[in-house]
Amino acid sequence: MRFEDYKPSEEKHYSILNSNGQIITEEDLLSFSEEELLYLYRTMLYTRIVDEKALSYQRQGRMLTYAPNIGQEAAQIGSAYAMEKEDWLVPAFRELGAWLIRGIPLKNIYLYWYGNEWGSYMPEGVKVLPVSVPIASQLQHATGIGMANNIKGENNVVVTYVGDGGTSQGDFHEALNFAAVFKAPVVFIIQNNQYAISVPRKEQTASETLAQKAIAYNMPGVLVDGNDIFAMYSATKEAIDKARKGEGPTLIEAFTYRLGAHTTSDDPTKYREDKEVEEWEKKDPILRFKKYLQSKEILTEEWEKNTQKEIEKEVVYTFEEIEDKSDTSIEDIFNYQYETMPPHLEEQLEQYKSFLEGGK
Ligand SMILES: Cc1ncc(C[n+]2csc(CCOP(=O)(O)OP(=O)(O)O)c2C)c(N)n1
Repeated sequence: MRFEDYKPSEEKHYSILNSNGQIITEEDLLSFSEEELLYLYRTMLYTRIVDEKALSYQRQGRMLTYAPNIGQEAAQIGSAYAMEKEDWLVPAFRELGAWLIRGIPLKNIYLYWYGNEWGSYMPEGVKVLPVSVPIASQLQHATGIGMANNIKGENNVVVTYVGDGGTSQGDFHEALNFAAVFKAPVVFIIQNNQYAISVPRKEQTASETLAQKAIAYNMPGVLVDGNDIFAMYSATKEAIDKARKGEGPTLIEAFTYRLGAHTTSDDPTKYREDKEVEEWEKKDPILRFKKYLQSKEILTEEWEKNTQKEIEKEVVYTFEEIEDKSDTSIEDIFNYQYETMPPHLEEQLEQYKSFLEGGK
């Protein structure tokens, strides 16, 4: 793609695949092998199944709060697939597809949502920061890593994610400003899933698009169809290449939709119409990619059925492996907050112990 052809303040989306799964932009990027295409599709299915299982475990009282990714798989997987092994991924908390692409084992992911901090302990060589729940705070870390890369003369790029709601945080602006001034090699990806819990995008900001926020910092900004895996890959790849060449940061707005709830504690029927959700279900990124693969005779129903079964088996096995086999205790929460435990925490720990012993 050419960023120059897309003015960030115009609501013109960069896209390659239309909703029928047909290529609409002349692109030579589609030099993916059949094997790669099936790997990408499998990862989308994997992401969906991990979500669906987690939601069902949560409803059974076997999982803590969970933030599903349903509908956002292309935005996450397309972008993360454009990264090189040495690049850093700095996530928020709704990037399951990207985590899987970058090599985080499902075990870590389920451990994290199960409330076990060992989930955040990345395997050797996986350059991914832990989940960041304080909205937009991760962007500061991303810019910091990018600036450090420049100082150390390293050639790695940082890809970081934030939601549409996160763009209203001061951290968002500070991170973009510093990244642009210091030409930090960072690709900022806004997953605009249209809602920040119950706050719709139009009430979040008066800006026409989120991509246009790039103009203020004098960096390229582009609005991408976030349900189009090819467009997400292509735009991110170009932004990464620019960053690696020393041309500084880029802001990508991935226009997508959260088909599920914000988290398992949320009821979206309270603030949005079923009709809107139904419209977006038709634009399901997995369905769109499937249509493309079928039209090219790359995907068969049999492959899909077998793959789904295989994934389900693996997902169930992994969850059962981590369930109730916690190697941490509640005391760990007290033990590792400070080098020396302050008196108020000592007091709470004592209270907790006496609670365990049946006291008051
Ligand atoms: C600093 C901060 N303020 C408030 C919250 C509570 N909170 C959790 S998620 C969320 C909405 C985030 O919306 P968005 O950035 O659009 O991301 P999405 O959840 O839609 O992926 C809020 C306000 C928080 N985690 N951190």
